[in-house]
Amino acid sequence: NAMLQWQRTGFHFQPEKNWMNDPNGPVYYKGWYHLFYQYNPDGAIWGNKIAWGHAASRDLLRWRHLPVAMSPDQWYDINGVWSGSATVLPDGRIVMLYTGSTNASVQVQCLAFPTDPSDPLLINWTKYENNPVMYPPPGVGEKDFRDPTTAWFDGSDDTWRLVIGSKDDHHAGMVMTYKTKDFIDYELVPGLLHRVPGTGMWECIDLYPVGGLRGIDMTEAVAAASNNGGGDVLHVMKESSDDDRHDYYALGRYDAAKNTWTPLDSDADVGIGLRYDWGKFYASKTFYDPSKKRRVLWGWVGETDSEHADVAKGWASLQSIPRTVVLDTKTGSNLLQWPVEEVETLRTNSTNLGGVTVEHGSVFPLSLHRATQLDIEASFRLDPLDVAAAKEADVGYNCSTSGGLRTHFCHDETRSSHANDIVKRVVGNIVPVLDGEEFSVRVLVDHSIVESFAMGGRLTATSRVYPTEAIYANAGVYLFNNATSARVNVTRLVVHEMDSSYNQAYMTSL
Ligand code: DQQ
Repeated sequence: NAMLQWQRTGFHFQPEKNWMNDPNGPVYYKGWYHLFYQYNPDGAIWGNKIAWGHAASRDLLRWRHLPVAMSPDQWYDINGVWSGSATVLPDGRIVMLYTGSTNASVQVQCLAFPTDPSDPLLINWTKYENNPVMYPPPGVGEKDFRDPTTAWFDGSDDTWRLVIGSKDDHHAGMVMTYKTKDFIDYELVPGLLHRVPGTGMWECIDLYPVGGLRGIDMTEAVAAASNNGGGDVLHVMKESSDDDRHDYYALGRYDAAKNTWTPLDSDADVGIGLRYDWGKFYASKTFYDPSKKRRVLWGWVGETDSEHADVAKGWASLQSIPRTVVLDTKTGSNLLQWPVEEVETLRTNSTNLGGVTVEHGSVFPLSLHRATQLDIEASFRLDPLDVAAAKEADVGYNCSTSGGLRTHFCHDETRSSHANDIVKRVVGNIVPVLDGEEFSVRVLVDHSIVESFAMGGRLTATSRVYPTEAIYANAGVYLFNNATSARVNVTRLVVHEMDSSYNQAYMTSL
């Protein structure tokens, strides 16, 4: 069916078929980026036989699909090879830690290595013969112990440390730290790294440093902190909340010696209250890319259509565009997420339409060659007199419940499709526009996904869309102004049509 076929993306990562969820073990190795992912080889829905799918790329965009890296074939992971992370040792070897769901559905941590470290594609994996290496500790539910992070080295006692998420019997989300010298024997570090009452199970914890414009490796940050206090480096703690299926983070300070992480915003309830993305985005994970000295974030973007539709199309889920993550040094209180620079290599047929003024109530159709794969850059300015005259923004629109004149960025999914078996919402939130800044947005459109970055990545929103009519040549882009009085100045509007990254000529030349 042409409509279902059209939903497959041109430059977002997705397997050739079947179900995918969390990104796993992202790592850079011998010139290749590797992405593993939760994968059901048997169909387009999640199941209790999850394996690790695998793909490799030289540029984070053009992927070579590789055989399944690990399947549920041992007593300790027979109910699923679940999420985990890669650690690169100083000599270049890779250690992979993942959660196994055992024959009794107990969550345990397991170890695996590349079978042939000289293979840059890391095709074959060997599970450690004495797995599992960690069991749920006393007091922790046997189904509440999963998703080990990348480990970092701590020179104070020459151990590797990593964290694992859980919840306690008061429904508090929490993070435990383990240390190990050899990745075989582990010791639970006393105390909890963090705990927030009422938030439920914390899945897929991430913990990493941010500072200036370049990314920082966690081992580097811990060494710097013990030498000179660490300077301006902050640590991001992120959890995926199983209760409401959103990814939350906070900026804080990690103290290795005390095994504490203290949020900047010390109000315990909001100790982890910032959103990575306001739309469909979950179970995300970062890795440090040593080749470009950056930290890159991947997130699982699920479907918002019905399971029935997924089975009909034979696949489900995408990965977000890989995003660089840095501290927003202007606000000091949030991250900036931005599509990796490689995305710009896919731009073709760029149309520059800036400099127009859009009167209230008017609509401009843009004339594009094809509008299904786009990278849109836009900046807007309001006349200061209009701003002064405005009393309230977004009256009756319900993008955000707070009144007053604020800047918002939202996706309105409600008119995205005539199909009635999909979730349609308005997603987004308030985003600060500081003195001297224009309201700027970047929007990636790729068939059934719209992924937006407002104000340089201060806010992001990701939507899945399933249009029934605006497909193929019927897709279009319109610029409109729904205000009742104000005119909007479009200071910049560049629309790039995007090439597909699954380009056959490129794939064969790899
Ligand atoms: N998905 C995995 C778990 C993880 C969850 C199982 C998050 O390891 O907690 O597929 O989506």
